[in-house]
Amino acid sequence: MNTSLVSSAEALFDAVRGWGGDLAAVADTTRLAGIETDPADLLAGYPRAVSLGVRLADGIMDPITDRPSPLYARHYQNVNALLDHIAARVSGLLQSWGGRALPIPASHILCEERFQASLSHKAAALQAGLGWQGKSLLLVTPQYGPRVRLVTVLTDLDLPAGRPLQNRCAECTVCTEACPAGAILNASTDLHYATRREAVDLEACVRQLRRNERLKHIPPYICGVCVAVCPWGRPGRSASLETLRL
Ligand code: B12
Repeated sequence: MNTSLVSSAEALFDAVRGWGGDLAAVADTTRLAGIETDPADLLAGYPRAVSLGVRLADGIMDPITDRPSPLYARHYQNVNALLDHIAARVSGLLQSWGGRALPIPASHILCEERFQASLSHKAAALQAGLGWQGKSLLLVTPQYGPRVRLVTVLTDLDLPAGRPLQNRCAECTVCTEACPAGAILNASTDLHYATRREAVDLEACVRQLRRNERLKHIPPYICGVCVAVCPWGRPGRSASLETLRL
């Protein structure tokens, strides 16, 4: 392994923490071969994806049990802005080292029929080893559960890449039972689902998101119940979590 690239990665992760990021890791994009992107050749010339996460505030997430709150809606927007800011700064740093950088927006739905962005941040984070794909389809991290929002910067710098973690949802049904749309199908995966529909009834999820828009101060596509209830994200729940494991 090129030691200067290892120290570059460490310098990058330190910088990310200084800019307000909580999680950072690198994925080898050959692990993403076959994933849908927009444009289709988005990953060409980018052997690495830097995956970055910002933790959501427990004070916002803990009270959410069956519907989003106005505080969550605003936090969602603020954290997206912070992620886009960090991605821009990471891009600047990678370019100052002579690399190419392509930041993907934190939240940018390109197609409202297929509900797809230019690249799945969860797929990059999963392959970088930041967490596993939970039954909710969310990226569940060992540190903060799914209480993280994500962003990705593609680069041609050959930074040392991580490896996926073991899925630790086991027999847990908490998100399945809490989803107000009944959209989570309680299916398991070792690495990732072949299609989203294996895990989530997307139409039911979207119908719920549309219903949420009728609540006061809730803009489109906000829910957060599966994010909030996951035992991996709940503070002080690590002991009782043992009983949820196989
Ligand atoms: C479109 C979108 C939606 C749509 C569709 C949701 C969905 N399940 O895909 C709607 C509007 C319904 C939605 C809802 C929500 N969303 Co949303 N959404 C997005 C967005 C903008 C794009 C997702 C996308 O393109 N998916 C494409 C599909 C194919 O990919 P995928 O779902 O990641 O899953 C596949 C791949 O990961 C694959 N995979 C992994 N590795 C590999 C490797 C290979 C080779 C292959 C082939 C596949 C593969 O496995 C999965 C199955 O195929 C992302 C931001 C982004 N750019 O990623 C946010 C994002 C996924 N949403 C997020 C959140 C939090 C939510 C909500 C909780 C709403 C809210 N914030 O209140 C709900 C949760 C719904 C749920 N349980 O799934 C977060 C997730 C954070 C996390 N911890 O995981 C994201 C990442 C935004 C962010 N910047 O953090 N969302």
